[in-house]
This record gives sequence, structure tokens and C-alpha cells, in this order.
Amino acid sequence: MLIKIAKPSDLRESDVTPESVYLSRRRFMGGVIGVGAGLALAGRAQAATGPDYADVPAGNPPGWFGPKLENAKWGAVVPADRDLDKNTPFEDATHYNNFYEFGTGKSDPSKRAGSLETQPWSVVIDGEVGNGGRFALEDIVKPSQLQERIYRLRCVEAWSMVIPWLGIPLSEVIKRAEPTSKAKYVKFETLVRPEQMPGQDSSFALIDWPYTEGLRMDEAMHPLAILGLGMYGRELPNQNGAPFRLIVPWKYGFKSIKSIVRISLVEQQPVNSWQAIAPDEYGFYANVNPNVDHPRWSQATERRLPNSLFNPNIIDTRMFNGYADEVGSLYAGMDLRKQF
Ligand SMILES: Nc1nc2c(c(=O)[nH]1)N[C@H]1C(S)=C(S)[C@@H](COP(=O)(O)O)O[C@H]1N2
Ligand SMILES: [Mo]
Repeated sequence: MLIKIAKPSDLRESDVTPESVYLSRRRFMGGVIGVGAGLALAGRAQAATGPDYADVPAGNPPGWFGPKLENAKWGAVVPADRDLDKNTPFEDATHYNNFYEFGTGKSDPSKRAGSLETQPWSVVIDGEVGNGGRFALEDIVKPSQLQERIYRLRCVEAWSMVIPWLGIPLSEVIKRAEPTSKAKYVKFETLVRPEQMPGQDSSFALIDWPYTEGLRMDEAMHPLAILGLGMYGRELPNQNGAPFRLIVPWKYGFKSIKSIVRISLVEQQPVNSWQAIAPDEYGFYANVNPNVDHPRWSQATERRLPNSLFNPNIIDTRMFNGYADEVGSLYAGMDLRKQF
């Protein structure tokens, strides 16, 4: 399924990319769509590669960057039908990260996450489900078709990026788990492996591992919520949450939990890690909202990366991060100041 996420007010990448580059990319993507539409997909689309990004370095620097996604393994890529804002350069998206399992500095994840072994990877799906168990990641992904989604990512610290993700709808994975009528929330947990995640070994760590996140069932079933496996046409770099992470674009970045090993369908609202640390500052919902400030700073604007001293690149933050038309109805009647 292709979802139109860009609105006329959005700046499109075609406005800022040299036209020749833009056109060749469009043609390339057109070819990929053709493959998806014309052929039976299973084990076939060998020739089709994913969307390509000019600024992504060739080759795979060991330890921090995954191989080119194999369509044969994961099915054809369905690219986003339109670009929205200009994509953040790959370099920024992979070297300015929050991933406290590797330290609290923005450059710690890119420096340290190379030690994380992401193969093999299995995920436990449990709780209020009829079809639970421990699954190899490949088996969770295989029945779905990989899609490209270009989303804004807005951190609660008031910086933001635009990232072209590759992923599968979270709703498809939940449906296959066969939720029972008691399943009201979805809880996610990140890997705990201090030997490879030095931030988990630190006695200064704020977080009570595993890093935990949650969504209400209707949020989790929303078509914009995806499980990410790649970005910029490649597998996820470790520092961005390899091999498997959540992406919920209308919420602050901390909801988009990385390196997931457990998905539990539960009856009670889970306590997410940042809520546990500072419940006055970080809530369960964490919807991007320019009208509700963080107790220590304004959320009305954001710093769009890349920026510099001379070009601070401050832009207005939008309700639900610009996805209000798509997700606003999920929160009808709620007091968003209280349920922040
Ligand atoms: N397991 C885990 N997931 C996490 C975090 C983390 O520290 N640990 N940080 C979150 C925060 S605060 C943000 S803004 C995003 C950043 O994602 P990116 O580094 O891919 O841009 O990841 C989120 N997911
Ligand atoms: Mo964040």
C-alpha cells in the first residue's frame, strides 16, 4: 500500500535537488514499481535494487553499515510515491544519534555500535496473542513487502531530520500475532547485552534496561507506524537501531525504539523508559505538539539538521510533526496537556 504523506505545503525534494539527479532517481524508482506490479514477487525480483542515494558511500565500512538490502530476501521495495522535505544527508543521520545503550553523547553510537552483533537476530512476540513465540527476524519480515517511507523525525530535544526509511507496516506484524480481545497496548523492548552495549555497563546509566516503549493498540495499527529495517536504501546502520526498530513519525523520537528483541501485546498501559525516569517531563503519548512545552524548554520550534552557527536552520514545529491530517482523530477528545 502506498500512502500519500506529503501535502501541498510540504517542500519537496524536487525543489532542492538538481533536476537531473531528481529525474534519474524518479526513473529508477519507476522501474522498481514496475517490477512490483508486473511480476510475482516471491524470490524473483533479483534485478531490482532499492532506491539509491547519491550521498551514501559505496561499500560497507565494516561494523557500522549494513549491506545493500537484498530484495530476493525481503521482497520488492515499494518506494514512497513523493518526497517531502529535503532528506537529511546520510552523514548527519548516521553520526548524530541517540542510542543510550552505547553512551549518552551524540557521537557515541557511531563510534561504539560497531561491536553489536545483529546476526542472527530473533524477536519474541508474546502476551495477549494466539500466535506467539520466538521468531527469526527473517520470518517476521518475509510475509510483508518492504516499503520506503520518507518521514520527519523530531526529537524531544528540539532537533529534527528527514530520513528515508525502509520498513514494513507494524500492523501487519501485529495481525499475524493474532491479538486476543484483551490486547490493548503494544510493548517493545530493546536488546540487553552489556558486553556489546557499553552504555548498559555504566553505573551512571539513567535507564533501567531494557529500554522499553509502548503504543496504544490503535496507534500501533495506524498505517504510518512502521518497523524499520533500513534507511537510504540500505540495511540499518547499527547506530540507527539495527537490525529492527520502530518508527512512529508523529511522536517524539524516543518512542521510536531501536534494536527490538521483544514485542508484547498487553492489557495495561506500559511504562516507557523516559516516563519512568522523569514522568513530569516525558509522558506515554509523546505526540509532537508545539503548544505543550517541555518543562525546561519550548517545543514551538526545532533545529533542522544539518545546521551551523551561521545557519541555525530553526523552523516551526508542527502539530503531530505535520501528520495531523492522518493521526489527529486518534486523539479526539483527549486533553493533550494532561496526556502528553
Ligand atoms: N533502544 C533505544 N532506542 C532509542 C533510543 C535509545 O537511547 N535507546 N533513543 C531514542 C531517541 S531519544 C531518538 S531521538 C531516536 C533517534 O534515532 P536516530 O539515532 O536513528 O536518529 O531513537 C530513539 N530510540
Ligand atoms: Mo530523542
